[in-house]
Amino acid sequence: MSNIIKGPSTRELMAQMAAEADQLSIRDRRDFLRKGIAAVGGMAATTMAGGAIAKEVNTANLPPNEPAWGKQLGHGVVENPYGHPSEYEKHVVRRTVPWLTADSIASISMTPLQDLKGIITPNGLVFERYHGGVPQIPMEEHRLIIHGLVERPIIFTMEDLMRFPSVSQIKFIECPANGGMEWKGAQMEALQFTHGMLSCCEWTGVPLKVLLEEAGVKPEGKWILAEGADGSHMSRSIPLEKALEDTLVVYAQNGERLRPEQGYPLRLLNPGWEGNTSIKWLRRLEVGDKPWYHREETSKYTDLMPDGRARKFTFVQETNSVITSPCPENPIVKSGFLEIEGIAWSGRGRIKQVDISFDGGVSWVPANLKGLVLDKALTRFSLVTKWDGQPWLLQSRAIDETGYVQPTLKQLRDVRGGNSIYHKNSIHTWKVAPNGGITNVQIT
Ligand SMILES: Nc1nc2c(c(=O)[nH]1)N[C@H]1C(S)=C(S)[C@@H](COP(=O)(O)O)O[C@H]1N2
Ligand SMILES: [Mo]
Repeated sequence: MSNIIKGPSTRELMAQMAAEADQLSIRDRRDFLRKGIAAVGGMAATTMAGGAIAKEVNTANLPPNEPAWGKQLGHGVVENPYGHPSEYEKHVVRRTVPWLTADSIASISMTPLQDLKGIITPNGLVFERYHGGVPQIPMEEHRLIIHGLVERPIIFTMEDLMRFPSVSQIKFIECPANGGMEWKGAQMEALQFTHGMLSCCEWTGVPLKVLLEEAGVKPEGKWILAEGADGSHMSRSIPLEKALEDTLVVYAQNGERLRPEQGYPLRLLNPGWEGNTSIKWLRRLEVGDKPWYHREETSKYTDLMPDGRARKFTFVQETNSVITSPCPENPIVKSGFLEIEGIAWSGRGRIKQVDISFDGGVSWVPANLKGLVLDKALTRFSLVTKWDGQPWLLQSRAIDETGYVQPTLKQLRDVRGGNSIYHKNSIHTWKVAPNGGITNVQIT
């Protein structure tokens, strides 16, 4: 059998979860820690093969009794007019890895993929990456400037932008650093931390092509610098071909206006490309004849190759997939019937096929694609099987419509070496223990 590398333990995460739990009520805290322990590994004590997680319940609320909530009136809605999840879902939140960034306003908080269903990420759980905190921008004072190599420089108000015919598209956004903490070995004992720099929303806005037609790009115009209005003024160079193909300027996500964290009131969306090109709080688009790479572009996302040279642009987020159940946060709690579920995505187009391996990639069985299979969106897959305590090495492998096959870790390391941070899309392995506990391992 293949070689298994085990990363260092994640004590910091345990401490972080304990601190989060301190802010909850005693009862929530019990449930949270129980989940949290599973999330941080070493969860053997909390699950038993063949038996559900033991939760304390108030038997007075169980049949044949009438539960307490049926004997009284509930609360009204208008006291709290914007809806929130049930108080029993308090553990479903974004989380950060404390040691990952030096500061909390140039940081990243990750989506709890382990708790989500379907393909849409709820707005309050969309992972968030900022380099200078979240600005609060009044809609009326926000402007988008298009200038540079154009016939007619324009300044748009939000009202102007909303008069253009809108489009709505379901697309994923992934930070190229997703999985980056795992290049040298498995170390994150939670799906939220191995893959949570990933979200998928229905975005509404205007194709950038339409706005560029208003401004009239000059023949020499080949690149666009997109700049944010936040304190970091993050900017990226984007080739004009992409802008004319499918880039959107969006003001809504999942039906409501953008959240401040996602760039309210306006952001760029480059479907399938590195999240960092989807500039939030978008204030300026300058058309130029070459990339701003050696000029004022603020962020450089290069891939350091084994020979010491760096790859300058790697725009596309390549085909990837991961099993979301079971995973460290979702151990197997009963033997017998088991639905294995996960998500797959490709910056190149639609997912065509996902295979599952139980033996660390020696043999593969096809999974079913569930629900919508959309271009550059998360795609959910599933496989119904049985588990009777077998020590599986569970993997998923996605293939997209271009025929690209998600690489093994070895294939990826052979090309990229061990110096990389970005673009780690290799096949991921969860080790299933005989008690149903799941740990993060790497197979070489
Ligand atoms: N203005 C601005 N845009 C930005 C950033 C930023 O710090 N400032 N972060 C980028 C990075 S690195 C990523 S991965 C995506 C993340 O989008 P999200 O926070 O909506 O998930 O936003 C990008 N856009
Ligand atoms: Mo990012």
